[in-house]
Amino acid sequence: MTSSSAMRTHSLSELREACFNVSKALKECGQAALIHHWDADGIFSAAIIKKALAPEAITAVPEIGNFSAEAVPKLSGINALGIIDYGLPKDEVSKLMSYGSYRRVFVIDHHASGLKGKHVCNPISLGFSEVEYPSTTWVIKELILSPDAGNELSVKLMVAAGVLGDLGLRYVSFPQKGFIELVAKESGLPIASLLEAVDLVDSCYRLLDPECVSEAVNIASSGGVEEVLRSEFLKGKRKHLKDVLRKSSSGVKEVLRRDPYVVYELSSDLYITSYVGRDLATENPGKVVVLYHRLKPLNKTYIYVRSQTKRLRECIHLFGGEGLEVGGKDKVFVITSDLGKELSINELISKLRRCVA
Ligand SMILES: [Mn+2]
Repeated sequence: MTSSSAMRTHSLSELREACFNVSKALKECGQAALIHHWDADGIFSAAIIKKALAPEAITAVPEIGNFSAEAVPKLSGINALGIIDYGLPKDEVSKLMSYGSYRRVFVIDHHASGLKGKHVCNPISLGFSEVEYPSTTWVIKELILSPDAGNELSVKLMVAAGVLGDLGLRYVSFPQKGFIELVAKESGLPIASLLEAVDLVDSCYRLLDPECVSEAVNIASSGGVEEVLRSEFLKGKRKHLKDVLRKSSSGVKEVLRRDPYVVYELSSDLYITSYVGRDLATENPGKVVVLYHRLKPLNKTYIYVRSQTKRLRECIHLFGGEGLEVGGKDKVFVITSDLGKELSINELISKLRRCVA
């Protein structure tokens, strides 16, 4: 893991100030809309904010699989728009602001979006490391919540679930491991149950089901991780997902191996790109795993790149600078294109050679 201080470009006080501005905006604006990522970290982040800071806020999900201003639902009568864990690229956020009617747009995130500003609470954009801030729930705990709110067990459980959502079993080598174990012990819920809660809420986006994502936020904000684990609604969704996965012809095929790159193709009409990609990276330690997923229901191609050992952050700048839609973190990023307009494997690898560290 890379040391954080080596790449830090801004001070902790600058970070704290931006996050303080965001928490102030959240408390003061009354009716805010929270647009959040559709995955477990995004769901639990929105739920924590609703529960602990802004109970009147409404939540909404961008069009699943799409990271752009157009994917954000148009909402009227909203004072403030919060963008939570969504990894929206800088230019898209400016576009969103220019749409106009929001008095305030604020961001809480931990994706390398390049966006900075008075109301952008994103440690990664300011050069802090993913090791310190591996999830948006962790950003909220460390930088948004009051110590009192952050100490409530139900909030801590959701913080832990967000970290586990983004890290999976990699959590054991992160400094948040101790916190997660302590919360598990304190609540009497084993870590396996926290991982199950993640799996339940993640079923929603894998099924491309936005209503399910919104319902998951409602369940979590009202009854926390325990209520997620009890939810027959979410268990039904997960069962449906497993049934479809079993029946569908979804398959992973290795198409190229050119050290350190291993390229796979996934054929599935479910949004399981990261689910499959993360497993492939675990199976290939020391490599850079590339997964092409042409997802016909969304008319998009996702090129998912993950490595356990190599640093990929430079690639986000490189691909972004070439006008490609790209988002990610230190060890993972995704390039999104319209179906059929994606980079070829050779084009991709020649670019990766310039940015993989
Ligand atoms: Mn996240």
